[in-house]
Amino acid sequence: MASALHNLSDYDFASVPNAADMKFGIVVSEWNSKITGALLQGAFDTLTRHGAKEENIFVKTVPGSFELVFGSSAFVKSAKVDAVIAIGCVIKGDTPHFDYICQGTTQGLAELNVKGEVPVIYGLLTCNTMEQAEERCGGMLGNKGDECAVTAIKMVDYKRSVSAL
Ligand code: DLZ
Repeated sequence: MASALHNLSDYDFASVPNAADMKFGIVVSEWNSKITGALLQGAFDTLTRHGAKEENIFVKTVPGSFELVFGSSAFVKSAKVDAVIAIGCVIKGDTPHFDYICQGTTQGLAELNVKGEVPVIYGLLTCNTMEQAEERCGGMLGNKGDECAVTAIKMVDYKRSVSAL
């Protein structure tokens, strides 16, 4: 994972489909809210930049990153959105708690994708330090929220293209 070489906000604008007829759910963790708020802003702005209507972007908060799985699952079950973006930030502490939260959340989000109903986009920052998180929510390495928004749009388009085969 050579993120030091990659700016998360760099992408080819023309490669992103128009999102005017797409609906998105965004689940945001309240933990490390300064970081997750900046990620949310990046995702929201990028979705609208590509044509998504503000009224078609539904934002919900959950207490912590571990709850992103349930929060995303609820959006999937609602059948009201074409993609879900799960946004969280876990900072490594002194105990193995970090590993359990990261592993559980990642596994849970992956399992939602295996079900294949609605793409669930992985917007979880897993950082050793707060500085690393700041670099990735609008700092020198861009904003992972931008990357998640672009990925969400592309995955909705992908699902539609496969459904149309
Ligand atoms: C408990 C906890 C800790 C220690 N650290 C974080 C963190 O850095 N980032 C985060 O999103 N959530 C953290 N949490 C909360 C857990 O994700 C979860 O909300 C609680 O364990 C309750 O299920």
